Amino acid sequence: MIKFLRELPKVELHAHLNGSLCIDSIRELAENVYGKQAEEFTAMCERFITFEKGAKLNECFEKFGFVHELTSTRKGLQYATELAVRDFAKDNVMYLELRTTPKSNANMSRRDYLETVVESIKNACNQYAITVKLLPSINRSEPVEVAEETVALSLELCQNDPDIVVGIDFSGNPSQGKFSDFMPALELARKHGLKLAVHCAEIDNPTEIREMLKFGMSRCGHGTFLSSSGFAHMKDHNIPIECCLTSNVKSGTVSTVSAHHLKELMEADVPKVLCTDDCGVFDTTLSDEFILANETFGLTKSQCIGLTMEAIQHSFATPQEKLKMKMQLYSYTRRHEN
Ligand code: 6MZ
Repeated sequence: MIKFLRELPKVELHAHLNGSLCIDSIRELAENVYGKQAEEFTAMCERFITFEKGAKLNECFEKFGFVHELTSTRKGLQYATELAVRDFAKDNVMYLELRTTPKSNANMSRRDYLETVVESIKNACNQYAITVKLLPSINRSEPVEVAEETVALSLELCQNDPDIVVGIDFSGNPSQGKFSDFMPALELARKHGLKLAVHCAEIDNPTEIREMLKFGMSRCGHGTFLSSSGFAHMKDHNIPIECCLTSNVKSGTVSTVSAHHLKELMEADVPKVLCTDDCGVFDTTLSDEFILANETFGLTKSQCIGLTMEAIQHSFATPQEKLKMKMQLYSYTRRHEN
């Protein structure tokens, strides 16, 4: 089963770029771009992936600063993007949607940031057997003006690279910022054809959850605190919930893997996809998440194939790309029928 899941051609729909670098890749980036010795990094890396029992979601957001420093130059960002794509490809991910928050600093504007990521995705796709899309992220703890700039840049980049820039992610610390303030920017993006992947119900905030469901989205990140009627809403509107088992448990929004809402979603046949969120920070891979689902909930091979099929359906890929993925999945499963 483990071999079957590791080699299964997979689809990753919820991955934050700066959270997706595994420790070895962080070391490689630090050494090759900044000339830092691996030893200097050992303690920092340990802290990066260590979560105390009972950790809180708020603490997670402090972890990203460590990688953000390494991706604060064009060269660092380019290298990091290529490494992240390489790592997903190594895990037999055939299709990846990466999200990242454009940042401006002395080295780069937000435009430079996004252009660098797009170029690096193109380079990486030439090297590895993987299709990659980009969802620029709106960080809800930043001002609305930044969100407006991100949407404007995304619409522009989407004109040049419609096969790469396909949507907008709404993320960041859910205890900061008000969703309703960002609705006009998100609406503009949607009106111009960008899909919306919204972190929704990652914490228990019934008013905001109601606002988000009413506003609508193409995919829902986490959905941890949705009620049964919230799940029914997702089913009625065919909105998949992006389930991130290890992330939710390590960040303390779900108590144990066996208590994860994936079980209820499976039983109620609500659309769902299995994702990593931040496979670097949470020290996991998409294969590990499938293995965990198999070990915890007894997911069979055919259920894992079914989940991958759902991920293909709910991806922001073109119909041709979806067909290609289905054929790849089909030919893999035919070879492993016995
Ligand atoms: C909400 C999250 C997140 O954008 O710098 N991010 N937002 N919930 C989560 N659950 C744990 N994990 C990551 O990647 C890191 C950024 O993604 C968002 C946060 O804004 C974080 O700073 P990028 O590539």
